[in-house]
Amino acid sequence: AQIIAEVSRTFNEFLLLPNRTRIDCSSATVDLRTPLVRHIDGEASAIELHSPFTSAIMQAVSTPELAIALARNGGLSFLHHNQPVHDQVAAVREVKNFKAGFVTSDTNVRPGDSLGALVDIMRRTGHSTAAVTHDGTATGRLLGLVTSRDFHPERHDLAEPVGGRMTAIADLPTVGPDTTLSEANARLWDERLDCLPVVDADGRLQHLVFRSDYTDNKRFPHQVVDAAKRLRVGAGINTHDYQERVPALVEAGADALCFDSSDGYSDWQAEALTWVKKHYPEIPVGGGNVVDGEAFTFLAEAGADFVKVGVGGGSICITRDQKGIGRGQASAVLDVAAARDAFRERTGAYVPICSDGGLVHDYHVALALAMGADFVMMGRYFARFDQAAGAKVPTRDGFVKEYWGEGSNRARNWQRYGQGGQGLLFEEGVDGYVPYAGDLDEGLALTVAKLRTTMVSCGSATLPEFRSTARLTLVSDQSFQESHANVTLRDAPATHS
Ligand code: MZP
Repeated sequence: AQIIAEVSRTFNEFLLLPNRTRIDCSSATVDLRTPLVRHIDGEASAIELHSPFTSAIMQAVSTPELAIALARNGGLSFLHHNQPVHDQVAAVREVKNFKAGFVTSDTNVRPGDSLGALVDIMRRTGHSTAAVTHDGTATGRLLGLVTSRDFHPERHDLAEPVGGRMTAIADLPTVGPDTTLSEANARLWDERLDCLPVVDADGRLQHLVFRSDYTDNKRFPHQVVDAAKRLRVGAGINTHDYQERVPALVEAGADALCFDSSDGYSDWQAEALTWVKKHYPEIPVGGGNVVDGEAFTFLAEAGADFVKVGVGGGSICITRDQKGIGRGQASAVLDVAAARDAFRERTGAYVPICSDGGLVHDYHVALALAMGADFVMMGRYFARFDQAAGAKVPTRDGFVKEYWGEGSNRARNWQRYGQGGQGLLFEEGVDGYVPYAGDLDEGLALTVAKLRTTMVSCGSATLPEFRSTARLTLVSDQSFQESHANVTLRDAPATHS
């Protein structure tokens, strides 16, 4: 056997050194855009994420509801494939049919209308936001907005702000029709708003612009909210039924596909990638998972549009215990990032990489991106939110959410964990709980804020700059101890763990 000289390292073994903080670089101006798919080096990727977060291809994680919430925050979900094709297609359609828009005459509500009626209207029309007008008509005076996030199970009417969160239009900051999207985007993020009213010179409301409306730097008049704008969504696929699943997902409008395998360095995956690229050249398709440069190059040459990195590091994963296979996630990302850069030098094609699994603290996201990942994929992180599939279970101290691995008996995902074509012979994942963390919008906003301020400390205004200028240091056991608080805590700070 060949022994690789380098030790297999995890994120906990590294810290970032601060670089010079620049006057022109603040957390409001940090640009988190990142390419999702293969493109010619120096040109734009056909799909760019506004924020480098994707949710795991897992039953416990990526529901249509979570996909909608994540897409509205600039990230992307991959809906799982461990379900019949027609069910996955229905999930894709649910996201694509979602309208984050201004409601029209027949969908408005008035104070005092029942919550049940409002929910019915939203379900029927596919809207996430309803306008509350004083008489329930489109021409009535606009009192406020109610989003689907505002529903509070104990309140049954809209006479009072629902759950205390109905937004009065008059309280929202407004922008004029000449505001650029990037200016408005910065305001939305800074002020943590869902939408901005656009008013004309006389202060008359023209329309509302939502976070999900940003596509480029055009001016608002080109970005009308009643337009057929649809959120992006990805879908997982496997090397068994792809010839049936891929056509159905493409037809349903999936924006990107990803082969989901615990070991992507395989002839099966190369063969399946070749088939998809031949029959559906327009749909981007990712490959993985891999942990070294050789495997990355194999998939990139087979046509993968992005490659996922990570074996055995997932929070629910016991592959290393069961099969002795895997690699510390930091070493894997560093090695694959070097291979991606070499592939770009050799071919002129940039194939993005995704650090998948094992991100336990918010700062691990920054480390993964600094080490070369173009975006990250997380399961445990998203499983904690309301929008994820797992049941919310009360405990003595609060709530937890169910979270189970795709290699667990509960998931029975034999397509991902092919064990010699004989189904799932032994478990490679566990079934457990994660701390409940509330609404995705609020949790993700906090993680994004930490990422932005870390990048500012490292003097980086963009992710490519962060990758190329970040300086990392290995930590000793002693310095790891020193990193933590050394007092008795009243309250543990939230770090996403
Ligand atoms: P984490 O974010 O929970 O640490 O890891 C999520 C990742 O673990 C998934 O995206 C997937 O690659 C991997 N995974 C999913 N199920 C299992 C398992 O049952 C697993 N072993 O390792």
